[in-house]
Amino acid sequence: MFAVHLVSFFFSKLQEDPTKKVDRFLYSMCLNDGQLSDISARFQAEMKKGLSIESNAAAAVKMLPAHVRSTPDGTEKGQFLALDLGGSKFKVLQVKVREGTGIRKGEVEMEEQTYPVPRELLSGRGTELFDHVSKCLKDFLHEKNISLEKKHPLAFTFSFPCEQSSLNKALFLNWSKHYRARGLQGKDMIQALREAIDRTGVLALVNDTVATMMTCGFDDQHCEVGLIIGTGTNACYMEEMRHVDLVEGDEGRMCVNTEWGAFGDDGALKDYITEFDRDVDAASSNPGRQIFEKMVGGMYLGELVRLVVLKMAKQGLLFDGCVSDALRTKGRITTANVAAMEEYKNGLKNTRDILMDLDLTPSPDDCIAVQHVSTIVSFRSSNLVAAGLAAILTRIQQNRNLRTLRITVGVDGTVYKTHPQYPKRLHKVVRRLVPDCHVRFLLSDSGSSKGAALVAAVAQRLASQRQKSLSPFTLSQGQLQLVKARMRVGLEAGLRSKGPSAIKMLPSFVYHRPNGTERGKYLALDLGGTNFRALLVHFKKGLQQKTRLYHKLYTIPLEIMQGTGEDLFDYLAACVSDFLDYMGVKHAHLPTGFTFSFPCEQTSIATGTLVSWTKGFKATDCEGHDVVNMLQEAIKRRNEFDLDIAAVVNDTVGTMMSCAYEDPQCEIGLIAGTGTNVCYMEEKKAGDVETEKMCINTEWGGLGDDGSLDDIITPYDIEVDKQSLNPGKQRFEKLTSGMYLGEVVRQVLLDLTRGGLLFRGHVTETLKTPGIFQTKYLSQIESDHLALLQVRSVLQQLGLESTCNDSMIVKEVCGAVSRRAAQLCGAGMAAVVDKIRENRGLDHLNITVGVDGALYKQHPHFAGILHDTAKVLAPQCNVTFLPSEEGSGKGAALITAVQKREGQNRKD
Ligand code: 0WK
Ligand code: 0WK
Ligand code: BGC
Ligand code: BGC
Repeated sequence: MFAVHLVSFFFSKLQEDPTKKVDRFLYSMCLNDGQLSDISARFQAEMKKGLSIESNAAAAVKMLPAHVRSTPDGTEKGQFLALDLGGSKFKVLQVKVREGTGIRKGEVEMEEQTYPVPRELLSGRGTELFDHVSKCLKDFLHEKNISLEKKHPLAFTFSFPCEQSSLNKALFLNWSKHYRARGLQGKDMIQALREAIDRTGVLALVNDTVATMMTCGFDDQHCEVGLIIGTGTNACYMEEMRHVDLVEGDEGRMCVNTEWGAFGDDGALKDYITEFDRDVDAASSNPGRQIFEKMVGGMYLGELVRLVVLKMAKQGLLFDGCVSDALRTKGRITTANVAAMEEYKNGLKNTRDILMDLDLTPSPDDCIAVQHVSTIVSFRSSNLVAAGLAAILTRIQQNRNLRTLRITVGVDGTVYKTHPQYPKRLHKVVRRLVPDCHVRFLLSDSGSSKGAALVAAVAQRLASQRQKSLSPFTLSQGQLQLVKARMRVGLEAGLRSKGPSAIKMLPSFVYHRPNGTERGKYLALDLGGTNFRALLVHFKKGLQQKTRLYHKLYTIPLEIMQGTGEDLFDYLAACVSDFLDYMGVKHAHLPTGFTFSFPCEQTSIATGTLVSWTKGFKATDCEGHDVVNMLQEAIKRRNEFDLDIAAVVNDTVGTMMSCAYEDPQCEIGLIAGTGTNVCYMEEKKAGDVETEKMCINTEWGGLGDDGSLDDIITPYDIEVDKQSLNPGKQRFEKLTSGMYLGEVVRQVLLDLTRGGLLFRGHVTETLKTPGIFQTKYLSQIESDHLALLQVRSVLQQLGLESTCNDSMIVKEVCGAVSRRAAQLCGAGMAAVVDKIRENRGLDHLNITVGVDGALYKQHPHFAGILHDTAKVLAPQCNVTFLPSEEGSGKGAALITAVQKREGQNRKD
């Protein structure tokens, strides 16, 4: 008897451990650390390819910027609805995030409901899938008694690759896992959802890895990696902005959704792909794609085990070569089965039950062998994830130049959660592959929607603060109509009133526009908003309107602008003297036209009493005085030449004349520069001057001085007015012109910075400096082809260190302020052209506006918005805008020439 036992013992010893044959059969799936390090290195290379703008398009691993720039900082708060679509379960949730105080994190309350996604919708039309999502959302609101009417901000976890240009713009790239709905590729998923749920409040779309990182980041600030090992697999992490080529800016960090499921789609893993992987891929609905995911993800592990067991059975290595139909059937071994087979205690029993369920009669060794197949397949999965994770951790460590890295990985997914051995195996291999990284794995206990809500909370805070500051600048059609009506009332009142009125409507004593017969040489002096120009204009015979024009520009120092009147005019006289010398016409006694860009009351063409300074001028002893006289006095004081100033005109009038020389239909002059103003040809009954038409300098900059614009004036405008040289005056000008737009922007930036929304809440001396933000910067910052980086360099020039987010906000503020300015000028112009049309009893008016001013000429969008607004508000007028080439100086010379011609005619 003893001998028999001895033989059977040796026989059994001789009989091979069933796992050995599996090891041999699946040696290609057993990856050693060397191979894992190699895979990790390959993945690092793929990450670089995906991040770089040169190679991203061809890269398999897309490295998609998630537009999440920080992990939770405890300031998040609010109530959100959340949708979690793409994992094994579709969930609708309500998430309440309460703000934490001090270091204590706030708490988050969640209510959730899981809803089935009918199989036919997974491969039906995309719109039907979103209609289903919408229906479930409505059911949820109903069930939880949440009002359907109230606008609930919504966070959307969408677990598929999307190319995002912001948190709320996500172009869908491709399906994976068990989703195949048609007609959504390349579409904006936020838009698709909004259309389905007919709601706008969709604040943010995030990938489930990103949401998982944020969820875990709420409890552990070291959490900067999100990992999903579920139906599919994927990882995200906080990358340095300087490496994220697809997004502007190199300051700070941004979360990148690696979409590592596609690792190997370009053949990078070909020497690790086994025949079983190829079979799984071939039988999948997206062959050639998501290669890494098909080696790792829960949707495929069971299938891999089935195919291995099937082949071993066919080769007689299992079940004595018996093969059941069930074993031949795709999907009959699930990943849950794989997990069950590997359970500590009941693993073998479960294996037996599962094989029995497949109509097989497994021997104990068969069970051990099949269990071992599951082990090898799921072990390879965790090993591959470890290799991928090691690549990410190494990259973060190198990015931050750290010898050791302490970091937390937020994890979710059924495989990681339900497979008994998976987490331990993964942690162990990761720590072996990256020994200098102290990695904590944090299981996301409440799914990804908490994280999605946190992202939405940040987006909401950013948006609401921004909205709070910017919405006052957004004028509705109705408001613009009102401004047009008030401008009209102001124009009429100014014409009627003898006394002071907000819109002064100053007669210019210019009756005729040029008719091309003007001849001779003229001197023109042009005191504008920022410069003084002296021009020599020569209207010659021969080809129509052959004009020679020479000019010299003189900047006016601030101390002259705001010094004494005598100094100012002495300075002008000195410039004239210099110009006359420069042109060699000192003693030519040329008839002179003087463009004076400030409100002057005129009693004739050659006199003009300054009513009040505007823009940056405040020279003393000038208001109430005749500006022609003051200039003549100054010239007399020089006692070296004299001038025959035949006309003094406003720059709007000069501009109108200069453009009328090109286009006889030009009867309006518009300046949108340092200041703003308009003139136009008014009918005879204007005031008591007997003639057919006279040009009226409206001085529309004063609209609102009587409070008629108080309902659109914002606190920022009030601050700018308070700090201006003429508080309470020129209210319309302070909303629309170059002298002030920069200041309005600065006030908004100050407010946003104080609100912690900008420049990290750091209010620098620079930002507090009036006039630091010149309007030319608006034009630069708003130019379409100026990348955010260049916006940053403009801000840098101003001594404002900014992040990319800051640049975006600054660009948005500039846009809102200049847009309002252009719209208001458009509304004002609509009032003027409609008045002229009605003056003439016309149903339709064709008219040209001569325009000048740096804001109109140099700002990238101002002119276009002004045109569009005027068009919409004065539909019966076809208005052509003609930018003036030579400025109003030429216009002043023309007026002087017309003056001379008319004087001649009157004599004849
Ligand atoms: C739970 C998360 C969800 C994610 C899922 C992944 O809330 O966003 O998609 O985990 O795991 P799966 O359900 O695919 O196993
Ligand atoms: C150029 C004209 C001048 C006018 C100026 C306004 O020649 O008369 O004052 O445009 O533009 P700004 O220089 O204020 O931008
Ligand atoms: C998707 C990822 C997602 C992952 C985990 C993959 O199939 O492409 O976007 O994060 O599954 O759910
Ligand atoms: C002045 C106007 C001038 C306008 C444009 C305003 O400040 O009051 O007279 O036309 O600026 O330069």
